[in-house]
Amino acid sequence: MNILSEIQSKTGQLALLIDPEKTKNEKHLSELIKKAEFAAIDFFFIGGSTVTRKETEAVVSFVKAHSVIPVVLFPGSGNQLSGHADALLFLNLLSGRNPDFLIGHHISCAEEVLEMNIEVIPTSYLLIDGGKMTSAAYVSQTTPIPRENNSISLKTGIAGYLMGQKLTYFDAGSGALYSVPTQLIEELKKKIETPVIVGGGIRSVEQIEAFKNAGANVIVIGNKIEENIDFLLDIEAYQKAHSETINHNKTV
Ligand code: 1GP
Repeated sequence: MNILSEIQSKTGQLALLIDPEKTKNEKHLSELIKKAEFAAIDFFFIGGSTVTRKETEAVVSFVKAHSVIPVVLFPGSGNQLSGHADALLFLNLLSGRNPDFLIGHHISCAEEVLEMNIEVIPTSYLLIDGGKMTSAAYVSQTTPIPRENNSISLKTGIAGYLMGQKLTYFDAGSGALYSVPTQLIEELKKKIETPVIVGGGIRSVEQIEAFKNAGANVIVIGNKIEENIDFLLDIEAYQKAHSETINHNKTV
């Protein structure tokens, strides 16, 4: 399966973010996988700000052994790798000016990634201010783009596209108070054809629906499910209602 094509194929797909550092134990992970499958989650994203290689490898291997949902690495640093994953978001933190996150980590893992033979997806990664300091901003020592300034975010996304990035990830950061403005996604999608991922502070099915309508290809949810695993049941109900509406519309 080509993950980039899957991401590109439709809007409103869902990714469950698993931070290996916060994963309690295998029992918890098994429950998470079971409920994610029930909720028809499209992707697992695995990564975090300060995760070790060992933690990454353990969680990726476990998930791959117990689920058919594709696993995408969403690394906070160059050591969060596993050859068992389906794809790697090769993140370029274009909202920041820290060379480590623009090229440094990339060089340190370049040969290893090449040998891994997994799908590598060059990704414009833009941190947008979400109303509070987040781990991603702190660990990367970068300043997020002001939330109200869509113009900077838009131009940064376009620049990434022109530099050859295959997708754009707008992230308000894990646990953000405010998610990324939906308008930003609408505006970028009018200008460039590459897919958009959005995450950070998404805590309700209403937000999921709004991002889907704005044209986001993948909507990432981490914190909300960490706090309440049964949010996956709400997602399942939302997905079911949505597919019933589509089927109903097809028959009338
Ligand atoms: C953060 O996009 C992710 O990098 C998810 O954020 O944990 O707030 O859902 P949340």
